[in-house]
Amino acid sequence: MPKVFYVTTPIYYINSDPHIGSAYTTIVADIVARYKRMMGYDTFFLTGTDEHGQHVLRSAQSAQKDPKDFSDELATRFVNLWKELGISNDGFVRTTDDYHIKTVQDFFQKMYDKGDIYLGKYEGWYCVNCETFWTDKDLNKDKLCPTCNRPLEHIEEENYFFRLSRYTEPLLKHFKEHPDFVEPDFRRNEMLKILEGGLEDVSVSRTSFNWGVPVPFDSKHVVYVWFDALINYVSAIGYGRDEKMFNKYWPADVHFIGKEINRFHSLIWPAMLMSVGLPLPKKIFAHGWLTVNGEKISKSKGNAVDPRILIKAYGIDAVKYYLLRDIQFGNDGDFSEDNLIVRINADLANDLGNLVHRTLSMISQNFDTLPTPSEVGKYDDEIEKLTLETIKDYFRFMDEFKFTEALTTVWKLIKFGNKYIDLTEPWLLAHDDSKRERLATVLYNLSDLIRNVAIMLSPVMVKTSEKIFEKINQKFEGIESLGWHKTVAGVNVTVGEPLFPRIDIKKWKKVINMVNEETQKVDEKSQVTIEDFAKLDLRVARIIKAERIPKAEKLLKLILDVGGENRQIVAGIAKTYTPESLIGREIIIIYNLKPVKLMGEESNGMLLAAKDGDKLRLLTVDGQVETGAKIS
Ligand code: ME8
Repeated sequence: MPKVFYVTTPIYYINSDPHIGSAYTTIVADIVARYKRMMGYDTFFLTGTDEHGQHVLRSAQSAQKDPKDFSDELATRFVNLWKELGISNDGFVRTTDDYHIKTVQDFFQKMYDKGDIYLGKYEGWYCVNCETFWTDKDLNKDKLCPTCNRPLEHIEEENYFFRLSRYTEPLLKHFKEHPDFVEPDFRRNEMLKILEGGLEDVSVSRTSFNWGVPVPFDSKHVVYVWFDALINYVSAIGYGRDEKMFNKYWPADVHFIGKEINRFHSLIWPAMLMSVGLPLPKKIFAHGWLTVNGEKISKSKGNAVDPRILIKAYGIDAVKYYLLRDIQFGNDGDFSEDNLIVRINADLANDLGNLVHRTLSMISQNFDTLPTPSEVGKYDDEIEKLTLETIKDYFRFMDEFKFTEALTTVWKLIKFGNKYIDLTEPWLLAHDDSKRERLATVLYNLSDLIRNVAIMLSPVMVKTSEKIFEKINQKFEGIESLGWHKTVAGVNVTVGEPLFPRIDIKKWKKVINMVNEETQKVDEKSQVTIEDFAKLDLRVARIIKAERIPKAEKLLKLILDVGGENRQIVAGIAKTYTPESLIGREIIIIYNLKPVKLMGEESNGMLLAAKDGDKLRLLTVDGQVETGAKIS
């Protein structure tokens, strides 16, 4: 039987841009998937997007877009980001995919047929941001969402309910019989406590909007977005569609999630699976939350950093190494750019980079090719023993998702490599012809250590590992190549550039602060007086015609009504707005801007828009105003 491994991330809501926090789970899952593949497992790694529900619907409405078009546009951002981050997912599920919708309906029907779904009335609180129902007893006096602290909405709806209460005992039994079902331990205990208090039935449909999967036997209802979303874990691997694939991968080996969605994954999802008679996932790992420079991640603080910015500045391998090494997986942790730099300079440039560079330089200075070892000398037993011990510990830690420990153990070996150079003093051996064989042994041992390090790092630092393999001219043959003295001697090596250039602290500019500075810093020189402002003639205008300009992807030609006068302007908004969606909108323009020609078209004024990442949002007025009205 081939070894099989199935790993998942949450499917992300499309209405917020991915940031370093959401990238974190995907990066971890990617590392685990790569590690398992290396260990010879037939691995399926799934991620995707969660596209139904009230929150997405409202975001689509405020962007004046059809929710499906909106979803198509935003889901692409996630697909592209994961590509840029080198994420090796095998599947990408979207909850608006037809096969998923059908699976959700079949699943719901099965639960209904089993007698686990009944019609009732829901009266209580709802957090649109988290798509979560809350009862009075969950709330404190502020009546804010216990997860995200946002205001809640009171709803009264006819809903279908899932008899979750029926599953309290079976779940308790499962938790007791499978002590590793939920990790870390403290997260498991939180779930046990809820279970011991008894589960209540939960609402699983909505009637006040229709952006969702229709309940198969009652089209007034759409399936509750969480219920719909959880089913992604089975729909994406062929449940009810491709039994061969489904039976191969299900049950999942691990669902990686953030701590705030543990209840859905560790209580509701398992009960849903029990209801339809499917085995439960082997493990749910609920990790902690990342803050950025000590602050909760939020757009307004300017720290919801697009991971691409970090990767551009520091490289993907350094960012991944830092995240896994410094943040103890499972606990909350802080993404600090200062600490990232420390890791880059100390661990990557100094320890690893120097070890590789020194070893290869000495080989190329003293030998034509990678030399052959001849005898075991002083410190050689130690380097061999430590390499073999490191490999053993590395497996144990990686299997337990203890990434900090796995990397720390590899770094102990790297540091020993540097110490071995200091102890064996190859530069002295090089000056004595009678020590040539000893020199060859030392340099071979070092190359072998480096090769083992590169294999162990490969799931985390894909590019670095490939570069090392190229430099020492070895073939990467997966896990089989781990072990002492498996390096092929007699090959040409390449010294090349150091793997990680040191970052010069004096010249270094923080990328996270740059975002803050851009949005927040107003220095005195850039302040304006009221007279300066009065020079601008700002007016309300209505768009009466809009069309694309051939060969200009960003530009639209707009004809405006400004107090009865027709004006033409050219605006760079074609990436956010279609011409049709603009007709009739009231916008704000600078009326007295000097006319210019853009792509051969006259632009007589300029519209105002807010920048939101790479999207633009038109400035408009609150309520209907006569066109031509002045703004002051
Ligand atoms: O909850 N630190 O989607 P979501 C660490 N659609 N991880 C973070 C993080 C942070 N600051 N911020 C986000 C949903 N995450 C549902 C899931 S699954 C069937 C449906 C990660 O877009 C973490 O994994 O709000 C968290 O659980 C997830 O993103 C939430 O993503």
